[in-house]
Amino acid sequence: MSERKKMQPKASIGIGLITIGLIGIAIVGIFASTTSLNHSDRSNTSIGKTFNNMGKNNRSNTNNGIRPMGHVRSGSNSMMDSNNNRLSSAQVNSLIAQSERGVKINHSTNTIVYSSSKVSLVPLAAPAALHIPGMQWEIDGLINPTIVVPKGASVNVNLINADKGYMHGFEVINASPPFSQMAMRQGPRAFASSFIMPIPPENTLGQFSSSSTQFRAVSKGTYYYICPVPGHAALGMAGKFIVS
Ligand SMILES: [Cu+2]
Repeated sequence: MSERKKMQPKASIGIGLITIGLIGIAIVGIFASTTSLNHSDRSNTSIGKTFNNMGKNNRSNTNNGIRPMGHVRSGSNSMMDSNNNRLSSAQVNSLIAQSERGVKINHSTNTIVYSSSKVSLVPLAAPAALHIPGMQWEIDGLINPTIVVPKGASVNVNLINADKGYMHGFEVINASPPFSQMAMRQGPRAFASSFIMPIPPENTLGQFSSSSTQFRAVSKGTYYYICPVPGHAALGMAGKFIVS
């Protein structure tokens, strides 16, 4: 009996400590979930390397009547999501880092040169992450860079839609600027499978949609990579793709 009486205060201290512990965990949990909510609510996500006001003039719709199609209501987590991958900003950044290995990125000529026969390209479509109201590509921190790959290279493209409002796709075509509203009809597709269907913008959870394709750069020449969504190439989503 006396044993029991001794035990009771110890037990209640134990219960007290456990309770304090649980409250602590709960507080940490609430804090963590609040932070992550704040994070995803923030308009600034951390993919891409370009700055706020680059290309600010590009999304004006006074451009010869060019109107960008493919707008998705802001913040909608589209049903189209079921058809493609969603990546966190960390996953996107890791893909970019992998693709940059052994690649020459020349900021002064705005050119990216691949010498390997295995090319990995991670084009960011219209990075609105940093609030760029522009239609352009960002690749390895460059805006609409010229891409140079060796003839015969196997090119793997991981398209990331970094926009907050518009669908974007990817295509390498055999045509040159100026591009019209329907740029994707200005020339034939450059290579078999050098095309990715438009994918939805960033969702409210701060996740980016991605989709990929692989093609072989079988013939030398100068081509263009564009966004095939009507109006987007004309408004600036285009860059040179050279097979040397
Ligand atoms: Cu686009």
